[in-house]
Amino acid sequence: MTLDERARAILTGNDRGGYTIPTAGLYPYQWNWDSALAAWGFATFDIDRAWMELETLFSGQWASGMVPHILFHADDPGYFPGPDIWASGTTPPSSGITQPPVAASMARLVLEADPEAGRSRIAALYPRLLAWHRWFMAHRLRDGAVCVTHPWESGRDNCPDWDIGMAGVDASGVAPYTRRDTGHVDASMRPVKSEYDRYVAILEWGRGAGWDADRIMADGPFLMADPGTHFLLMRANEDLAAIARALGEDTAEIDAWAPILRAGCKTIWNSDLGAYDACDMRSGRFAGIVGSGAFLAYCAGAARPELDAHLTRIWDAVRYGIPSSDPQAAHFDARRYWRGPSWPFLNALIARGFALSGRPDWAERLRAETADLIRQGGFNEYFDPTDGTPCGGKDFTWTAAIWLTWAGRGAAKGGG
Ligand code: 2M8
Repeated sequence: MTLDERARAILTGNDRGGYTIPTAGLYPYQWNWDSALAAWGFATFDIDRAWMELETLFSGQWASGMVPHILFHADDPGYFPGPDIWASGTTPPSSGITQPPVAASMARLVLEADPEAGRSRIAALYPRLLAWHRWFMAHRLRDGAVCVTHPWESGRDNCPDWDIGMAGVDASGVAPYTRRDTGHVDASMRPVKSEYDRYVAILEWGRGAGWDADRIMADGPFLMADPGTHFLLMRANEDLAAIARALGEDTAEIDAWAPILRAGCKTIWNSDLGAYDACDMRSGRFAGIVGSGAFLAYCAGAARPELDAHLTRIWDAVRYGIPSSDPQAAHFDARRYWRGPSWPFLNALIARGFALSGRPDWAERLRAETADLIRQGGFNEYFDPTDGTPCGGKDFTWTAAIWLTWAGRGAAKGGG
């Protein structure tokens, strides 16, 4: 089998009928940004299935406009915390938090893959995408910066960026629970118990608040401005505006968001560090971490020379970019999930930023390194950036998707 064939087999193998799971066992439900990436992958060989993936994701949209980070279409005891713990009271059952808004960006790419086939599908999806972005602007902004109310909302769950906010979370009253993740992959690659206790404590608080987004923002145990989600929303707003123009819709509302978020970049600029940095909005303190979320600034036209300097320093310190945290910092852990590893799908998003901001050389370097990781190690969830060891779950949907759309499509060509 060629790598293209294997990638397609992973997408179809993870298909549960209208939605794809990230990987069997470890993640048995529909995850938000995983699905958006899956749609982009499907668009390379089955455009109808690509649209269906996004449509199924938005079938779980809340009346508020929020799109949950997990949709529990069918119960599976192999994952914790499941639908009974979240208790969303919605159909389908879901989590009560969101994830980075990449769906509009992926919908734009799916549309461009076949504009004719996509015309009616995007017309139906557009109001839902708009409602989700409107929800972000109304319920997740502080001082113009996009915030996360749970580390899981960032998608970069246990990255060191959140340590400062997590330190203030009291997990002493957490109900007893059993983790399921460490039954699927080695515990040394996963978040530690003290982090999980806090994940559950923040969840329990939100559930107790009836998942009221504004109450959680005002009083919840965790609130941090996240450079990653901030820049992805800026990017996605531009992609949503492009979709709107293609549909002949008025873009005034979306255009008005751009200066707000551009001004918000100041909130997440740590001038001592010379980098975009997560900020604990409860204490007003920066995390002091140059994480991979900062490098999504290139997607948003928010790059700065100091950031270029950090990028090249960090990238040159590993064999395979882009590490999820700074390899020269004490917290770096090459194989523990988001505390160091390179993630192919995030590389695809970062490289799109490089290409859009006039750095095709960086985009090609990152593509080639990502392609090498997959050729050598397979379609894993993530990789050790120092030696390329494949880590986490196997046969991963978004790794397969970005092979088909990006990593396997470059100068070196990657069909085989
Ligand atoms: C990881 O997160 C989930 C919780 O949402 C988990 O560890 O249980 C993250 O890598 C997240 O970004 C991703 O969407 C999810 C599924 O791949 O797994």
